[in-house]
Amino acid sequence: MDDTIAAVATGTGAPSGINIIRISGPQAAEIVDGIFLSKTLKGTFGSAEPNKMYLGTIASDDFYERAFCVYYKAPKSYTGEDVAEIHCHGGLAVTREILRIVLEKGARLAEAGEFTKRAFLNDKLSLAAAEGVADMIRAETVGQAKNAYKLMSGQLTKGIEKAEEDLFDIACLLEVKMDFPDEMEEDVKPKAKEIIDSAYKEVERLLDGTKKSKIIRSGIDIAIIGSPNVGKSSLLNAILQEDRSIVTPIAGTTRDVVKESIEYGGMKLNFLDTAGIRESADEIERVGIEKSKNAVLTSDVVVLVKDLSRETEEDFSALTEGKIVVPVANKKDLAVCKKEGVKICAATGEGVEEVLKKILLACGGEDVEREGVITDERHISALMECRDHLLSAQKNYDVAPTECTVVDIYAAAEALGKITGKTATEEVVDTIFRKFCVGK
Ligand SMILES: Nc1nc2c(ncn2[C@@H]2O[C@H](COP(=O)(O)OP(=O)(O)OP(=O)(O)O)[C@@H](O)[C@H]2O)c(=O)[nH]1
Ligand SMILES: [Mg+2]
Repeated sequence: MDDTIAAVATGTGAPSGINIIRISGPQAAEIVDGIFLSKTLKGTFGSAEPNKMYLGTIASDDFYERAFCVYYKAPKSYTGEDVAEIHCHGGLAVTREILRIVLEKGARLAEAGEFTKRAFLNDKLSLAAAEGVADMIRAETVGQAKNAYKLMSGQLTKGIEKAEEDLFDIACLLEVKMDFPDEMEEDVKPKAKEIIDSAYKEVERLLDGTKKSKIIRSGIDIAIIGSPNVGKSSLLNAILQEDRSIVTPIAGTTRDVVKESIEYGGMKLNFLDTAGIRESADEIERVGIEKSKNAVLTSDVVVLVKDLSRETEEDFSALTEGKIVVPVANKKDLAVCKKEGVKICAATGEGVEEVLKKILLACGGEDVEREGVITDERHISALMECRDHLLSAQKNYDVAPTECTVVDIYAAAEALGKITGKTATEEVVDTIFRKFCVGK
């Protein structure tokens, strides 16, 4: 990586307060030195105190801009190389012009993700951590951002890194000790068994967590169901604080499924308001009711709404069997009977927040947010591959020759290496960084 790259590191779509032009590579300081004048800077920009902002002027021909420049000296920079940043006003023309000048002075326009790719190649972060950086930038909910931080900071993968290292070390030791049967039986084989078992436990734990990864990735799908007229649409409108679904006193108002999302507690909650379920002679209503039943099937959580002003109501237990159900009793203001569930008044919004809290609690949304989960398909398939090799090692441990165990252990370590990046192919690495934005 002997060339120097540059790009706008901030959003380039619209004018903003400031923009940052990032330059990385051996010529970074020299390029800034040629265009930056600062009274506080004694000597060249390459002799500037690292990590310190210098106020000055970017000057080239008859173009001038007041800007801050900062120098991060290799290896203590994001990429591990010499890095310089120019913090200028966030206008589109000024930013474009400074980038043009920087490129004219010898830098090359960075490709998507190239700064982070260099950081990875310079061992500043693991491949999984780099993917965490991309997740952080793409995060649309606070829950996604929190999960991305856990990946980026290594919290989520520290068990993987340890297991990879332990497996690799013990495989090497087994190989070396094959010619010393006494030591092998007494010392090395029991140790190897321990390491295989503990790696298996960690991989299983992470894979178990991935069952909930959908909650982070695409949110919680919630079907609001119940008999006609109980207040399902009123509940959706109260949640959205908007007049979204049609509400009337006529039973059978909602026909099509109405889908709307909100963010609550850092999670995306995707609500489906459905047609009230009853026996109906009306063909259009019957189609709507079929859609309600389908919504139950595809949802993560069912909010079953009942009406406190009605003594009797249909039983939906067969339909909701095996589903996580949050019972809600609406029309608290007209209550004439007792019913199970969160008491609410959808017409005024009273108790609605309690319903949201119950949804999060019911599907473990808070645990997922606290502990973090592996969400990336690439990581999940590498974990599964590792689990298969560890299972094979465990199964054949006492019967197969040590050579076979060694092969399994190496294969398990290699599978984990696809996550940390130690054994990821160049093609995989390139594909991952291509998905980044330019400037990161
Ligand atoms: N008093 C009272 N009336 C309510 C409350 N919530 C809803 N309603 C009324 O109940 C009637 C039915 O409300 P909807 O929200 O349309 O009920 P729904 O369950 O969506 O009905 P369908 O779409 O026909 O299945 C409307 O007249 C609402 O104004 C409430 O908390 N208190
Ligand atoms: Mg409705």
